[in-house]
Amino acid sequence: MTNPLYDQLFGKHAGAATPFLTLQDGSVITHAAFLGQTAQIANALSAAGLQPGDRLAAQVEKSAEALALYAACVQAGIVFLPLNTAYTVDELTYFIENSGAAMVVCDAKAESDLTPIASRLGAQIETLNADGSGSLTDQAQDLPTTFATVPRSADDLAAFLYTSGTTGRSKGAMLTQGNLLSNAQVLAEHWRFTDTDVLLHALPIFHTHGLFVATNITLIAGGSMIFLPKFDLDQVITLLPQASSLMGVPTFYTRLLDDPRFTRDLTQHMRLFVSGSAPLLAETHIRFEERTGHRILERYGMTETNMNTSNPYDGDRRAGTVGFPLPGVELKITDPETGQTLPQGEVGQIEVRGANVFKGYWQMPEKTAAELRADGFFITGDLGRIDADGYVHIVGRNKDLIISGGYNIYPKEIELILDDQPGVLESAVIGVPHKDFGETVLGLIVPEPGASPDLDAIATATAASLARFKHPRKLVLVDALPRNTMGKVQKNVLRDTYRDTFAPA
Ligand code: MLC
Ligand code: AMP
Repeated sequence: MTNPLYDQLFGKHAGAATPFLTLQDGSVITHAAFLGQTAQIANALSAAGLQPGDRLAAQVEKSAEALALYAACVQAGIVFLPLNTAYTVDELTYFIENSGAAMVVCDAKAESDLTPIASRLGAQIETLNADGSGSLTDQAQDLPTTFATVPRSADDLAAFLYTSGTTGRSKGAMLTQGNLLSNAQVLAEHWRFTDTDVLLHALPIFHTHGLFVATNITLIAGGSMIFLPKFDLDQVITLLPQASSLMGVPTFYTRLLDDPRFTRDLTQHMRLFVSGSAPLLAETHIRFEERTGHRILERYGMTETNMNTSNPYDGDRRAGTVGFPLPGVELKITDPETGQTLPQGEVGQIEVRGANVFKGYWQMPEKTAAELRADGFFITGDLGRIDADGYVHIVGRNKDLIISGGYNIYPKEIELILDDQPGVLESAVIGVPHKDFGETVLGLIVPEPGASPDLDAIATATAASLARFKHPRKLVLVDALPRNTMGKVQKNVLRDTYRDTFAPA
């Protein structure tokens, strides 16, 4: 028996002295050195008693060691659960408890806050800091640089990624080895990645885009990455000449276009720019081509499904579309009420099926059944249509979701907190256009009769429990919320009313 994900992404590079990661200080880590450290960490996890199938929750800064922790989990058959570094202790507590994590790996700065929570929930705790130091790497450093890879099948779990829900409760999307591997294979081929590619990696590695799309594709093709801790405009512009490809959320591209140093000369040598995770405005696509001569390749995916569609590598990359279903992915547009497939050209909900689609939500059979049909089609919650040439257009969302700079924010989670504040009768949280982040969060608050809620105190209370990127950029007092005849808050009316709150920025 084998471990398909480990074998295809990592194991096949064993002994290769070719570069895998170039860090911001210019140092280079070869595939062989990376795999040696991976094995050491896998040995440390095993020595700590972790078993195949156990969950490991990691809230760590982006580093080569953090990536080796992911690889070590794959090699040891441990389910990797990466967490946004912006999450607060309240948010983390839920993830650790819900996943039943056997180990929490965090930055030393968070250790004192998380230790009591981990011990209450029966999880071990280890540290891993941005510079690669910490108790985990201390334990690993004297251990063997080889590890007996744990056999796995394509159906075994490789990762949990938590995604918020419309009820405000996050759900652990269970991704199998086969989900990740099939998508990496398809995308590497579709986007023509080879061992000569150098990907400028500036995305976080706790989400699908940075961890699975960017990293897995590079690994499967045997290429290398310039591995930046985060998107830093100056660093990206400085390092672009050494890269062949860049993957980013639309904010990357609007920030680059706002900088006069980002020129045709700077990008002449580039092979590929990919955008996804949020809508790329057609205007950005056009400005990008005018400036650089390159057409950004836009694709569409999500946590539960990995990548579903892509514009063509050869052929027309059309602005405002997300291209065609990827090989092996079936996509249909259905009536949200009946689930029936709609005639070509009509707008409906997007459903997808394929080896890329996840196994379900961890310990939430009802939520799984509500979104993943028995025949394997997943109801994405996105609204779209397929045009006469077969290109998929995303025209909206059938789910109450805000996407800010590529991060998903579920209004319900914020509304539950706002509603609890003194003097607040009810609230509505909406996404409004924002020049840098695409959308940003606006909170509307209806006071209790005669009350005058303290907006600063409310903002402070929100900050205590929610990650920074979820905080409303502005809170507004209103007399009442618009409702339809069924009593449902009409968020589309609110979005229209407040659409110019932050524009033009
Ligand atoms: C940071 N902040 C954000 C934010 N990112 N606020 C809202 N939305 C965001 N996305 C906060 C910071 O905490 C800071 O708070 C302030 O906003 C300004 O920070 P900044 O320095 O300008 O932000 P920066 O660190 O540069 O980050 C912006 C960014 C980053 C766009 C580079 O958010 C990013 O890398 N986004 C990528 C997200 C991603 O990978 N998504 C993929 C999901 S997978 P303060 O306190 O200073 O005001 C997926 C599936 C698929 O969706 O299809 O791919
Ligand atoms: P996440 O749950 O973080 O994986 O986010 C997935 C959601 O991001 C999808 O359901 C879409 O709403 C959105 N998304 C991803 N890629 C695109 C894209 N290219 N255009 C528009 N929306 C996108």
